Amino acid sequence: MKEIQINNKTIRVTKGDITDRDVDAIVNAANSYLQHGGGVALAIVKKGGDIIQQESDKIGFCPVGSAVITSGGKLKARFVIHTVGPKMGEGDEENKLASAIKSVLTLAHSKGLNSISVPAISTGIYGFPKDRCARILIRETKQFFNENPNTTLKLVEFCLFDDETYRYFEKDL
Ligand code: AR6
Repeated sequence: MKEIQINNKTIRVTKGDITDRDVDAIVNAANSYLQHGGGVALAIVKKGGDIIQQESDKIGFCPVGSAVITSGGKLKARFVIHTVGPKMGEGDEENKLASAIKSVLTLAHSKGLNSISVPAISTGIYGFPKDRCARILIRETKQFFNENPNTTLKLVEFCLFDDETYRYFEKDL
């Protein structure tokens, strides 16, 4: 675990399973149809329960680079923020990933949340390089805290599943 402070806000990197995190919202790396059939999405629905998929079905669609919110079901987290990162090869991936994390931060703030935990969006099934993901997510979060000193967000945590991804995030922080 490692953390830094910006304007009395914390950015943290930690290793582990995001479905265990005790924060206001965990972030899901979803697809646009919000069908949570693999990766971290499946783990979240398995532990949180079918209510998360049912609420996602009511929302129906989330464009790449945007974010939507459902309840957290049986998770410790009260909410799940679903964001859709780019698939490697579809084009303009870096800007889309930056847009995804910005959408997450803006939505969390607009809901008055204090703490969120975020996975390495797009670096699994979607094939985006882990080192570039770390750079973009950390850069955009620092920028958000610098530009929004009065945000309700006090903690943005990155919860990384494997050692290699953790090391990239730790280095960038
Ligand atoms: N906790 C934290 N991180 C995890 C966990 C976990 N329990 N499980 C996996 N990861 P992925 P994507 C990491 O594939 O690339 C799904 O099917 C994983 O090691 O979940 O954005 C969706 O429904 C990787 O670093 O998301 C979409 O169809 C990161 O989470 C598609 O995959 C993201 O991997 C989205 O692909």
